[in-house]
Amino acid sequence: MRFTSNLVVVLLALSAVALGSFAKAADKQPNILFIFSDDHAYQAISAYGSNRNQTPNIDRIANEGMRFDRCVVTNSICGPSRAVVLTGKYSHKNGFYDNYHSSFDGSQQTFPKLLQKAGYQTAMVGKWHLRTDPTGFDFWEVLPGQGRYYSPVFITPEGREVKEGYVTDVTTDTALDWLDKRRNPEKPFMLMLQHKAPHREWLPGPEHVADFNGEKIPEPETLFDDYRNRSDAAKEATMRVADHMRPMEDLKLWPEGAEYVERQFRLMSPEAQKAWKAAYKEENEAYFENPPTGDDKTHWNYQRYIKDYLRCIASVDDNVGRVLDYLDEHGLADNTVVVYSSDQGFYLGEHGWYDKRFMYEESFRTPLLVRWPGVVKPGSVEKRIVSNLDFAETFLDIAGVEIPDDMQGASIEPILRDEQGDDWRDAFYYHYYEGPPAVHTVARHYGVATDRYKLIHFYDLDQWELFDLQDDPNEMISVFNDPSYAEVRAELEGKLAQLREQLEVTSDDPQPLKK
Ligand code: SGN
Ligand code: CA
Repeated sequence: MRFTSNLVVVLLALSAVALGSFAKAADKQPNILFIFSDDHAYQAISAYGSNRNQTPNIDRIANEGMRFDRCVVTNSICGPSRAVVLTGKYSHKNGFYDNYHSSFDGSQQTFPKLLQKAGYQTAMVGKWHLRTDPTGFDFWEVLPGQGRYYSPVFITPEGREVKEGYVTDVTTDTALDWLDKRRNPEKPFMLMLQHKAPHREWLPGPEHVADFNGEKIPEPETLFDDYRNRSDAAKEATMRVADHMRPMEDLKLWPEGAEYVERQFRLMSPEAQKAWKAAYKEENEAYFENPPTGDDKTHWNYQRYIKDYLRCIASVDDNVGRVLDYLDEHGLADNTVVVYSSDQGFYLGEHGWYDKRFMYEESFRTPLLVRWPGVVKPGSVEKRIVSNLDFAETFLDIAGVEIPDDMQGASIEPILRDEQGDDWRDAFYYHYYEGPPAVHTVARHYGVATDRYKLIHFYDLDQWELFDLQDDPNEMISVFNDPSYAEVRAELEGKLAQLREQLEVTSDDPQPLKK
């Protein structure tokens, strides 16, 4: 029996070779592993040249694949980004505008549903943040809302379950368990492995909670930005490392016995508690004895913030390594496209900030690394503008599934194959809807970016900005009113109007702000 079926396979393979189609058939439906973290800035990945940390496992994907240097998002915030990834459509088409009012309509077309139809096994594990239950997945276990770092609760089709341990490890365990024992190995798979980390409030795992102790992490040039020469939007935002960090949640200045502190400890194992207490003890005692003020406080806050953020990333990186090792050990690496990305970028002290939302580079851009053995040239770097808007189209293309006309991005598969040529977008539209009074007070805005320029309209303030990224990569001086940029400005205004029309943006106030 066995012999006969082997013989059939050999004969089929031989005839495929004879027809010259073997290579194509073999990679027709590769597996897709999408590893997606929450708020992971490209500035904190060593493959992108981080001067703050090392991410050896994430770097493997870059070294063995392609690094995208200008992958941008359509709307730099969690739920909206995830809805864009699933649908290949902007917020105004998929209906998920902001984390406040929106709820994902799971009956709409998504790429996992289309892959399922094409014979894929689909799974979704970890951070979801779209309010309604996932649809289009053969298997799913997701965190409610933001989820918890320790002893996370998971929502499953069978109900809620608390899983002991640290969320990044537990999410990976669940994904590996599905890969190993629960999926149908006869079918190609598409797995979305979505980490909560390194989202605020940046609670490190027990193995990394003492990393960087005694070290000084470099500060960005613009930590003390004064927000001059721009619109009012930047100065109005409440996400400054200096002024808007909560002592307990964000800075881990944990007074013994406080309700919040006890609650956190209760969620940790005894070993984790011990590691935590030891890790912050010395620095916290010094702080309470002599609290820093003025600029010293900003330096202190930055060090505490960035170290916790990087510690969370260290666990993400370890767990990326576990998954890559699993693929190697089970003969899956060669036929699996591995993607690493994040729902948006993040400010690591640039402009004095943490958080995201703005169309300025650090949060507009997001990491994108793709490994596809035998297809993507190892160590390649791509500078053209690609986006989370393109992910759905790309996954469908990779799977050989037709891309629906109403998707608004483009497949980057030809770029991965180095077959795209020069024909690619030269401008990209952005739209952020979660304005004040939402957390962090970032005014609503839309804009257009090209490889060199960026035009932004903060429409509730009725103020504009124009940046020349070549001369001013840190976006510190708006040249919107500079006569020498009149021509550039007119051209960008034209592109903006054209994109808004083409993408059918009909309202800037689709879900009126809560008062
Ligand atoms: C929470 C965070 C904010 C963050 C939003 C959105 N506060 O409200 O700092 O901007 O999520 O983040 S916290 O109390 O949870 O720390 S997103 O990634 O979900 O869009
Ligand atoms: Ca996020």
